[in-house]
Amino acid sequence: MLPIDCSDVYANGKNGSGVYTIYPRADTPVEVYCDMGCDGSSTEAKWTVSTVKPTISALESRHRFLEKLKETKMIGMAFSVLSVLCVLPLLVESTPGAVLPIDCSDVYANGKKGSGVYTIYPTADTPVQVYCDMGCDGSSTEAKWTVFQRRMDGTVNFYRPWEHYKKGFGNKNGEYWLGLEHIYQLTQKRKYELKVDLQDFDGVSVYARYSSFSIGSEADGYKLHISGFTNGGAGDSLALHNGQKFSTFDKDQDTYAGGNCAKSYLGAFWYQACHHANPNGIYLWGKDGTLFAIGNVWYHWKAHDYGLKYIAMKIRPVS
Ligand SMILES: [Ca+2]
Repeated sequence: MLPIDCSDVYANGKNGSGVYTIYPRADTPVEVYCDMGCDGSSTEAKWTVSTVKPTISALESRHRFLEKLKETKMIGMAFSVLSVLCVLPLLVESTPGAVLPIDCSDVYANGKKGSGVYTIYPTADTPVQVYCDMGCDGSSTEAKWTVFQRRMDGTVNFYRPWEHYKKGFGNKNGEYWLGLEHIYQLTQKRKYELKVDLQDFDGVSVYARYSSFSIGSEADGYKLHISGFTNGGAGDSLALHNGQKFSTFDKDQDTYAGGNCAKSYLGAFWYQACHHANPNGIYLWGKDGTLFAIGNVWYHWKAHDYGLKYIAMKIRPVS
């Protein structure tokens, strides 16, 4: 359905902050900034911001509106002045030299500063849709993150074969895996840091941060390389996985000689023998002491029997 305001935009599945088209009247599209909050939940979302920078299309409709008003001779000189005041800032802020973005830091540099789904080009010839986490406060300090993994509501099945983990799957506005080949191409090009955001079902948020993140080529098993841990309350549950190859149920590259970690723990990851973190495990909806380590768990925060509400793994270039 045509969205009347940002609550309808949210209901249509667009839960990232950004500029959207709404229809306060059925025949008139209006560009507006929708504030969907920061945590992916609905509690702080659905706000329609009433004062936004006009976009080109909004400007065009404004021009048509102005022309109509002029025709009706409702206004004179004062309106012309107002018109100039509206157009001038846009001309100053336009960025004609925008280049193809490799990642979300380029998207941000091109002037797109709201969180949402954008197209990036990890290789020059391949457009890839991705969720860019631009933070909450409009500043650059928490922006520019390229999200390559996200769990938030259990709507996507993550128990998938190698080809899916290689190429990517899921819903970029919700739960998805970007794809090992895309992650490899990105970390080939630039030096990246990694941040893992975690949230439990009580609304408590923590994170783990690594100042260096890269993965090897497919020939190298997409081997994980991380270092420079900073504790944001989550603890270091990736240390065990550093230097490990990626494994799926149909491609066992773990160090567990007695079996296949992906099959044992119903996920896909840089398993050792087997894991302290299982972000691609079953969406468990919280604690279940009768199940061991099959959930989307982060051992050093919630042990092996708590499936988290929210997990996102995201990278950005180190300046
Ligand atoms: Ca094995």
